[in-house]
Amino acid sequence: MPQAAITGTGVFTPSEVITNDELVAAYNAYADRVNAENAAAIAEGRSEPLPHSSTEFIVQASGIENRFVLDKSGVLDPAVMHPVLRERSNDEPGVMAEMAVVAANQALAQAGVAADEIDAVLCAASNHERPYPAIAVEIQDLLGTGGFGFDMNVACSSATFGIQTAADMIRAGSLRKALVVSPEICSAHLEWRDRDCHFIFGDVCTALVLEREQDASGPHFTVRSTRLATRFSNNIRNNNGFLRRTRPGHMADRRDMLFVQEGRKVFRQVVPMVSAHILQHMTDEGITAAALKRIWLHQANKTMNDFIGRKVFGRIPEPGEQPNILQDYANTSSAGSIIAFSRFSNDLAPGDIGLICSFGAGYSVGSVIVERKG
Ligand code: CO8
Repeated sequence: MPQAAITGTGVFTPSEVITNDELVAAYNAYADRVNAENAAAIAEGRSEPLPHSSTEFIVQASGIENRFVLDKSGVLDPAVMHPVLRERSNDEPGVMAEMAVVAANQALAQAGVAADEIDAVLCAASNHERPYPAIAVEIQDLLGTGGFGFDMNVACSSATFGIQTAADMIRAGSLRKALVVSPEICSAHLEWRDRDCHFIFGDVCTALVLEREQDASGPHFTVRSTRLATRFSNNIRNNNGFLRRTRPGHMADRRDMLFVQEGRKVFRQVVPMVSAHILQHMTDEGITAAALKRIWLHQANKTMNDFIGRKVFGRIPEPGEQPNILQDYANTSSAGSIIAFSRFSNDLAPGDIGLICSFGAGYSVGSVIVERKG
């Protein structure tokens, strides 16, 4: 059976950055505005004023300092509080496909693979801009890849689930080369008017080329083993969907039509689930903590990653053993661990073992054990 290898990575990063200070100033101006509108109700005790957000809280609670977004002007306008993206005609590339093409071309160049050699495009992301035609098929068309494409969604774990899917198809012989792209426009399904979560997410797109190891033309990472798991939870949820118009009040500005989470519960439940998942995966593959050179974790929260890193290594990881990018990118859903992998893997030596791990809504967790070759 052929082995699958990751031979190229790419990251599209939007040009617009929102700092915590900018974000907090916009949110606080929005809160002041709402409080002024509700002044009478607040004075009479019929309504609670919206409290201010703070940069200190954001950094201490999450480790996030900045986030990249496709549009900052709408997000930072207290009268708008969401990104404003131009409507495109059906004859233009969609925004997700456009981001994916940039990231995919980087990954293809690194792999030394031509677009027409690709047999499949998997668009693995936590939200897709339309139900059909699949974004992956549009990306296939824009790049000129062969074979087929399909969309898949396992929220923050989409990319690792995509890696296993592509690797399995390579191992089974149904394709030779695949692209796994994760365009994440989290800014469009985040509620920027909610101080509990307004700081959490950012936009990005990652891409990976996977191919048969024997076809790799340069240094690469062999996919030694993958493991996926899910367990149903309502603690991270978005109720928007195609049934919306079938229900009374469907067009109301309802909070549950965007990202909602019980952050504390997620933290408490997901950290042990992920730590146990990784440790069991390593044990089953005969990989000790001492043999593990690096872990590239999902990028949701620094403290969460510190906990998981300590469990996996059995000690506080050395600087560089567990690289974070969330301070610059915030949580980019499924793309986070892949950005970290893309940015912090080239220095590994042949034979070095690393582990990519994503986790999030579902709950879902995916781990990928890789070995540097060449
Ligand atoms: N500024 C000041 N104070 C604040 C703010 C703020 N912005 N926000 C909350 N507070 C206050 C709260 O009101 C609370 O006050 P009090 O104690 O008086 O009630 C206090 O600060 C503490 O609040 P929390 O308990 O909420 O704070 P935490 O320390 O738990 O930190 C976190 C909140 C950072 C959200 C943390 O719980 C966390 O990171 N949890 C894990 C979350 C996680 O990993 N989620 C995964 C989601 S990603 C995913 O699955 C993908 C989904 C698909 C993508 C969606 C794209 C939009």
